[in-house]
Amino acid sequence: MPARPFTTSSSMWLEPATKPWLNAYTPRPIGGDELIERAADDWRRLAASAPPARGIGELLITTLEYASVLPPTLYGAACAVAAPPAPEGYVVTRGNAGDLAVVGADAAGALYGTLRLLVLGPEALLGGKKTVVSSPDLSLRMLDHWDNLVPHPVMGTIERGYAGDSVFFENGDLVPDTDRIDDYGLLLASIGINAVCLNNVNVHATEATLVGERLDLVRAIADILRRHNITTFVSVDFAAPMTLGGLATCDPLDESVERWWRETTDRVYSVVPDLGGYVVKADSEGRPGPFDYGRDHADGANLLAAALAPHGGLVMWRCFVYNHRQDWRDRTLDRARAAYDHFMPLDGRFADNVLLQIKHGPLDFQVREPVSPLLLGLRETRVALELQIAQEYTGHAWDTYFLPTAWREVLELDVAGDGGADLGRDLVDRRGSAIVAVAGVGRDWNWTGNTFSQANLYGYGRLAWDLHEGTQTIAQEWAIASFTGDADLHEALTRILLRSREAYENYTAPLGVGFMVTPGGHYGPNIDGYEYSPWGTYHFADRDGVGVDRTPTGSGYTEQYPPALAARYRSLEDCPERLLLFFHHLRYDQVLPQSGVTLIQRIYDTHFEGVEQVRAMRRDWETVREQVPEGTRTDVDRRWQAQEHNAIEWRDQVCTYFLRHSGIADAAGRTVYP
Ligand code: BDP
Repeated sequence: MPARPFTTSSSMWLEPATKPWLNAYTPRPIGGDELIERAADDWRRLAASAPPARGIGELLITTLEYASVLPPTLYGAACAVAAPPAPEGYVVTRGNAGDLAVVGADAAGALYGTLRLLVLGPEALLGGKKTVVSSPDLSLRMLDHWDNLVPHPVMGTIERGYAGDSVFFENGDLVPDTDRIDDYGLLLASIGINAVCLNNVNVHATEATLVGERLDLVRAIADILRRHNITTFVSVDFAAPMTLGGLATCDPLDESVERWWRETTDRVYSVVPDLGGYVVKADSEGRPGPFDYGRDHADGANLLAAALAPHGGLVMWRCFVYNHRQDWRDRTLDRARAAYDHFMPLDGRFADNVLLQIKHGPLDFQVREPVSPLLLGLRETRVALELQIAQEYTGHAWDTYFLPTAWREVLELDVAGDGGADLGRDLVDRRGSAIVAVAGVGRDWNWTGNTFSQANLYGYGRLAWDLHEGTQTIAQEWAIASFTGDADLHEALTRILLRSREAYENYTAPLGVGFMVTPGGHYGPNIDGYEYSPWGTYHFADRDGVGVDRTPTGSGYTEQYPPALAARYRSLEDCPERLLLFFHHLRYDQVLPQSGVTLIQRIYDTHFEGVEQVRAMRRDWETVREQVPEGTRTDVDRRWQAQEHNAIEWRDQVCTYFLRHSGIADAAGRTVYP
């Protein structure tokens, strides 16, 4: 029996104190597979810190292959399901004598089923039924860490990390406490994540050596993560043939370059035979890429794909490709168009083991963006939907922002705009799609900085498994699994999470126009911070109006969508109000068709409302905070204080900015500083 306790703090969804069932069942692995043994070990390990309980029975953990050795009632129930679980899926069933069985489609499924039962407990999971079946919607459910091997002078050890240093690396080496990596693996497995890319997509010189001299680090981490059914990926530098290999070129069509990647990849796989593959950011924000040689991205991706194919490896090729040296004077350029313009003409030219990894929106993880038209357009190429758990533009680890609310909207988009399949369904129906998120985890005592941000990691795992899972369920599960307390505690936490996105959206950049953040760090307001910069993220506010015309009278971006969606976004009446300034440049006195007030009034109203919503969430928290353990309680208190301050700052800067530009006062007479 493993003695080492799980090293997370309280208030994480694996919190043993909330799980009286752990000691009520004795796990019994059947079949001898390591992952099955691991599932039983995980259960025992957490049970050691769980409340004592009267024994109810056994928890039998196995796979369909061995299910015939189960007692007849359990066996019968496990086999009686209408459709057997798909790979990595499971059946959980309760026998007449009170015993439980988890029967995986395979050993990974047995692990996931056991951990799901561990998190929720039999009552919540079975909900009065005798049997539940569950299978993941997508077979690749991945996290991208943006961790650096050595601290970057500006970005630190994790690019856009707000929860402490890397859980993997320290000063060019492995962290001293690798047990924490093991615990992290368990945490991820408990929400069904099965792949992790270890390092930042911006691959600096030291990190490039992960496929060279420092391959030992990849092996060490992969050995730990594998115990939890997690496949390891690495980000590679497209120019590695030059920087590591000493060649004079990294032209994807050059034979010596091809050879270099083949030999390097063979060596990598001789050390880590089950590596998932490579993640690549090329021709993006100053990274090298095929454009440097007049080649296209299919040439680039297929080069790596050929080296990886014999080993079964994948290329996760990112589509975040745009001109980051734009001239703000040139209003014909529109950064939102870039991914579609670059990649759509290449549809069908990518090798089978290439996935195009596409951010959910056309810009950059803003609070509100339409779904990237590239995700909808590509039909002959495998795609991975990329989300960001790290709250770069959504409050860092200070402001509470429940990301699943926004992700749900992405996954629910009716892709053809005709009432047919939503994006979630469409991803499942397409060949070999995947889902990826930028991690947001660090070595902080609670892994995520703000304790409420844990719900985003949890929610990502749940949605990656079931693309149609509801946000209410996710928030509730997280609250109940993480905290011991009365129902009012769980209700308050759930309520806070579910309202948090709207509040944040209300006090930041209005109606989908985006950015207006402090350049560089991206926390807090700076309305014109990016207005005259080369990054291509403008709002074009003047004395008459604000917003970006992306209809055919402007950049024409709307025409990248399927016809019904293009028509909706083009039209002032039909465009969702929350996206109006993303698609249209409007006058301040324009009456908005949906809310019936003028644009300027809507800006004032949402900003005052946003601050009040933060105050309401904070009051909600205050009614239950006493039920939360001391460390978490005071830490969360501190975060609310920061968030309220931030919300007020945003409100006042945005309102004053637009008052000064428009000269139109708030009709409700609230204080807008002149
Ligand atoms: C932006 C981040 C930057 C990342 C980039 C990316 O500001 O740090 O490198 O995305 O996704 O959001 O590559």
